[in-house]
Amino acid sequence: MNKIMKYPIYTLLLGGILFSCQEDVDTNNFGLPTSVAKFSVTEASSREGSGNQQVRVYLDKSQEGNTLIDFSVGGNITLASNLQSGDVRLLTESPLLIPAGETEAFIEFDLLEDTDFESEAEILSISLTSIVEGNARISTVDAERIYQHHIDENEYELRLKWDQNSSSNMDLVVELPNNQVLLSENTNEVERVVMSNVDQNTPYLVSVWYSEGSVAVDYEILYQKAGSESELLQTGQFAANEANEEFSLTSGNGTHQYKLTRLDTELMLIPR
Ligand SMILES: [Ca+2]
Ligand SMILES: [Ca+2]
Ligand SMILES: [Ca+2]
Repeated sequence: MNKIMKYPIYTLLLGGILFSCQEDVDTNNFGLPTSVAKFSVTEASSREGSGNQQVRVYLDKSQEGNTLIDFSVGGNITLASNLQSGDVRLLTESPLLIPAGETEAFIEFDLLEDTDFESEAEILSISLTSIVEGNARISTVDAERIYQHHIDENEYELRLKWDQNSSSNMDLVVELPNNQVLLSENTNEVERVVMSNVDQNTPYLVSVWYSEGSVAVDYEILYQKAGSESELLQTGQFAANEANEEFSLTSGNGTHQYKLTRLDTELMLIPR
């Protein structure tokens, strides 16, 4: 009796499994398996101002018709337009076309230069959102559907710290390759100067200037870039009799001089 009762239930279950299997063999209008649209990489990074970049979107099988893919652009960046400057200029408009019979297309953009010391590390994010035309579908895997491009900042803030109770005054002076000179400003008891578009192949002259005081003072030179902790570059000390109201880029009197260079994304400071 039990066996007879169970048989129809088993048949129903088996039928259900077969039916759902058939549904999984997704086909398009041409009887071919459906293709999945995705990015070929999840993320990349390059320097601010490094210009033209592209990311590849591909289908795992070519389609007999065109595939049009809508995408959206986000992240903590400003898109440049004809009316405003920004961090990124998008060169490919949504929707992206993968022509019939082909398996790939590229979303292109320019990473633009600026002289802003960004408050946080910049990320451009591009997401494939929907298929506007064609039988492909978008990958449901986030790492294949969302692409992130990290922008390495080339602005750095140099900082000079010393004991503010010592009634002494110091400044940071940076000489740029075009002979322009930057003088630090004091905010929150730290002397700060922002260096823009720091070039990897150029040494910069950095001077610590002990302009007023009559005591020996220890100091620290640090730097910070967007999205990173501040890093100690050098420590130093002026003797009590070293203060000098007159600044000179060449005389050592009242100044300690360093050569600053950028190695990849890090700064280095070497006493001269
Ligand atoms: Ca920027
Ligand atoms: Ca910047
Ligand atoms: Ca810059």
